[in-house]
Amino acid sequence: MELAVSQLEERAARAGLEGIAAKVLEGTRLDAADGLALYQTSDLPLLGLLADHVRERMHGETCFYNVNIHVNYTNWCNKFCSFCAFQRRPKDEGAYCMSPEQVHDAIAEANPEATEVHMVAGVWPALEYDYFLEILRAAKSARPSIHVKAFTMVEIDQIVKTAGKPLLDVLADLKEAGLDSLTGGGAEIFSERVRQDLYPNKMGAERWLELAGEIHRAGFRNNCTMLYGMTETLEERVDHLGRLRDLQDKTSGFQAYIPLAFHPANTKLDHLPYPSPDERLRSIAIGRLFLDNVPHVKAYWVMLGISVAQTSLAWGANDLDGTVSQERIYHDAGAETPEILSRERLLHLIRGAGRVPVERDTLYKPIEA
Ligand code: V47
Repeated sequence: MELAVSQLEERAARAGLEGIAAKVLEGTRLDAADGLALYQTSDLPLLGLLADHVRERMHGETCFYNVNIHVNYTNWCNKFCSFCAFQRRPKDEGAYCMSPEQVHDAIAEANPEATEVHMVAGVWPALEYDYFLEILRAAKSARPSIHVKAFTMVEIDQIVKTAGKPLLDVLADLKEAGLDSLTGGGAEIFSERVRQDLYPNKMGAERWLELAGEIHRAGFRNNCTMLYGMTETLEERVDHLGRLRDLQDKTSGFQAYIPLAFHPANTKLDHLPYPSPDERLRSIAIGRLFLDNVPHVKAYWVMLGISVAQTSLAWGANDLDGTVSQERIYHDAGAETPEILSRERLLHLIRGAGRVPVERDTLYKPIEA
């Protein structure tokens, strides 16, 4: 349906979004002031309408989904981020580190229809370089055709230090062992102020962006994320999105943007609220509108909640991730979502949102039924 431009602009002006509706309809890039206005507007339905318009222009009625499994191979971590409920020291109760055999078995026993394994974990410098090569080989030997999407930039940074070799050599080794692409985690909020306060042991924005850029230039794809709902300001959220967009202009290596709503339970920040449904939808919509150069916006139901994830398909998201299973990071932080969704449930959710489901592989190639 064509949007009536003058009506929309009138409404946008009332909502404090002068000029933004026109830019969106023309396909003109939004600037930081526009991003902030989108975070501040009280006309949420208008925001959703604009984001859905862009989604439809880019993807029509298609909504992608994938059949995947998660393997969080260790919760040993030396970063001690305040937002994390997953991390343990090796001697803590509940600490674990999967052997390559256990990684193999977890994948061999998982859904035979899965096309992707998503492997991320904590960072523990005593884990040897060979361990990372072995878990990749184990994944591939369990299921040779599976796409191994593994490691955040934070894990890669540690693996490179452990290897004592240049990044490009490490990436070549990891690729040979089975690495197909990388994940989007570990970026958190790029604000140096928030980092110093809540995750001072983790790499800063410059290093995350530098590594992501190098990985793209080496031919790998990954995703990009923003962890929101801690103590960041709206300006800091817009700045984060701007930095992702700047890198994407240079490399085109991000496939999808995934806003990650902060889950406070069992963390040092458990006094903070879990972002409300409207804040979660707003984050999806602003991602779609601001990141004009990132092809896909992913609704990760584990953190959005299932009903908000389904609703977000009309707020700019065009991808519902995934069947998942065995996820620990959010579930340790109190996520009340199930451990797994069946393909049938994903199809039902997508069709219920009025979209046409298309199964994809990790690189967004449709999978023929
Ligand atoms: O880096 C950790 C975040 C990320 C909490 O690339 C938390 O396709 C909220 O990156 N509350 C890991 N968030 C997950 C991730 C991801 C998820 C789905 C798909 C993809 C992809 C990547 O989760 C971490 C951190 O930013 N996180 N703890 C928490 N309590």
